Amino acid sequence: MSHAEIDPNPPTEEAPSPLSVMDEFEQGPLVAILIGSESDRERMQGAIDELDSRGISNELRVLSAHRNPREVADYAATAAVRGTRIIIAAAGMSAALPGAVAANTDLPVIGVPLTSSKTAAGGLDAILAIVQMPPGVPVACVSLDGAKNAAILAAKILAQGGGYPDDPRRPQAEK
Ligand code: RP5
Repeated sequence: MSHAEIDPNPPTEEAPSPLSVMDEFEQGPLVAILIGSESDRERMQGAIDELDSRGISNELRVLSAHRNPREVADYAATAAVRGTRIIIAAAGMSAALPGAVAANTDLPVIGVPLTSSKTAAGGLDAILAIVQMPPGVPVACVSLDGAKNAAILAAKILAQGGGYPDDPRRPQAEK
C-alpha cells in the first residue's frame, strides 16, 4: 500500500482488558498480613503457618507506614472490597503501621509489636506505639512477637461470622 492510500481498517490501539482494570479489586485473602519491613518477615512466619494450618487464606505484604504511606492507605482502604475480613499489621520500633492501617479501614486490625535488631527499648517501644491508639480508631494489640496469637485471634474473629447484632442502625425484624 502506498503512503497516499488510506487503510480502511487501521490498526486500533488495544483496549485495556476489563480484567486488568479490575486488578485492584481482585479477590483478596480473608486475612492480610502487613509487615513494616522485609526484616520483619521471619518473626511473622508463625502467623502464616497458623493460618495455613487452619485453611484460612492469607497473604503477606511488606508495606511501611513511614516509607510507603500512600500504598499503606490504598491497601487498607481497598482491602474490604477485595473480600479481606481482618488485617494483621506487624512492625517494630515506632510501629506506626497498625494505626495507619486502622485509620484507613473499617476492618478489624490486629497489631503485632515486634522486636527488632535496631530497637531502642527491646520491643517496649513498639508495644507503646500500638497500644496508644486514640479513641475511635482501635487496634487489638497482641503479645510481643505474637505472630501465632495474632493468627489465632484472627481465626476466632472469623469464626464469629458477619453482622453487628448490637448495631442500633440495623433494621429490626418485625415481631
Ligand atoms: C519498623 O522498623 C519495621 O517494622 C522494622 O521492625 C523496623 C526496622 O526496619 P528496617 O530498617 O530493618 O527496614 O518500621
